[in-house]
Amino acid sequence: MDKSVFYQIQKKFGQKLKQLHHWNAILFTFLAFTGLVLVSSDFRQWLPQVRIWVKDIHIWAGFVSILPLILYGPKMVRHLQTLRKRKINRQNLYLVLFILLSLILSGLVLTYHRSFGPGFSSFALIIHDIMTWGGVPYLIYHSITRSLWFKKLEKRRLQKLQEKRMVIDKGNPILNRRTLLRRGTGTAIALIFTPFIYQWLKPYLGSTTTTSPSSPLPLTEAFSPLPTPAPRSKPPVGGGRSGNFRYYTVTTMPEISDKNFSFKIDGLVDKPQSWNWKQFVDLNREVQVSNFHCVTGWSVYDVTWEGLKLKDLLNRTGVKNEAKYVKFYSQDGVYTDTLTIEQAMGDDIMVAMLIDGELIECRNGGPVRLIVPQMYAYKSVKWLNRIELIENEHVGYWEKRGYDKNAWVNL
Ligand SMILES: Nc1nc2c(c(=O)[nH]1)N[C@H]1C(S)=C(S)[C@@H](COP(=O)(O)O)O[C@H]1N2
Ligand SMILES: [Mo]
Repeated sequence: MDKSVFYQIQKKFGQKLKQLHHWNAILFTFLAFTGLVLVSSDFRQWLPQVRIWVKDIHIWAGFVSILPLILYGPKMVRHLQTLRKRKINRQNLYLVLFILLSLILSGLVLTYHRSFGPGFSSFALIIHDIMTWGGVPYLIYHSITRSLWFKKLEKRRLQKLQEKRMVIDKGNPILNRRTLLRRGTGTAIALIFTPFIYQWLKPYLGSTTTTSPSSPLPLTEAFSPLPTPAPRSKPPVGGGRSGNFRYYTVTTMPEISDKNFSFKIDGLVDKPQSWNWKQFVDLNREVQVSNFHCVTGWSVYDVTWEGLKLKDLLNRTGVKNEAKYVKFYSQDGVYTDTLTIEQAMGDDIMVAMLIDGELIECRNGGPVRLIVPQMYAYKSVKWLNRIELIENEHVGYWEKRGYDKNAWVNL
């Protein structure tokens, strides 16, 4: 074959590859940005509504990002051939592809988490997290050091160096400006990502001793008298929970103590009731072990809760015939959700006060929160302080903003 034709083809191939690269880089920058917004708890508080849109956009961009990979697929064999003699480049390519595929596959499982179930979802979420915190910085590094802009920078540095007529030999460490520039870029990216990685790793590192800034008073000082845990609660019957909560709130966390605590049941009931802290602590509690599933993919297993069965509370208060729904209020003044009367009579729905034998922390929704184990946890209202029986349907906080009204987990 005429050599010039061969080079022509090579050049075209190179250009196509470069275009794919650019598209992919733009898409992944966008995905990384929307992804960071999604995990940011500040954003959850600040613009909850926008969070849902960002989630949808993130999912769509994720689907679109499969396209360049599909287009690249057939070209890959040739790309690998051109890298035949460059082992490091080839390994780099495998690594980049591995990161991209893991992100896409785990993303797909998370998108269709309802069909996959909570086990697969939590696994996919861990993969998605690891690949985000470890993989994305690498992808960014890869894109930057391969960009035209970076190459120009390298060239200019090299030129300056030559103008200075420095002796260039292999032993001269200054010579390796290119390596230096690359390492510098790598370090900068690592530095930027370290706090995020640390944030993410913190719950896994298991240091639960850090006091959260949101609960200024230790629970033992904020609440008196303290509830005495049942024997099955402390030590917890099943040995305690496994997995970690991610603490969510759409407001700033309410500051609750025995002074401002109250709990009431009203609306379409026979005997509306209201309790202060001491009266509420004196009610007879029960213990149950159940799992906790968030719709974003994480789960906590075998949590030992101690509290009042909702069913018993409702039966005690007496539900009027017109009542069709049970509405739950949070002391944060914003969050609400509902169950139908039939759902609310479920045996494992609990107004919980203790978790694994301890008073529920503020950030975890304490001192009193709802638990609906068989539904996604957006039903499990934190800082629960009021239950109202109503006739007409009320749409809950997240359901109003796009979450599914059907919150049943496919177990
Ligand atoms: N008051 C209130 N309750 C809430 C929420 C919230 O933001 N505010 N988030 C819900 C969601 S989506 C989940 S997954 C769980 C999280 O509970 P945790 O923060 O204790 O892990 O609380 C639910 N109840
Ligand atoms: Mo959730």
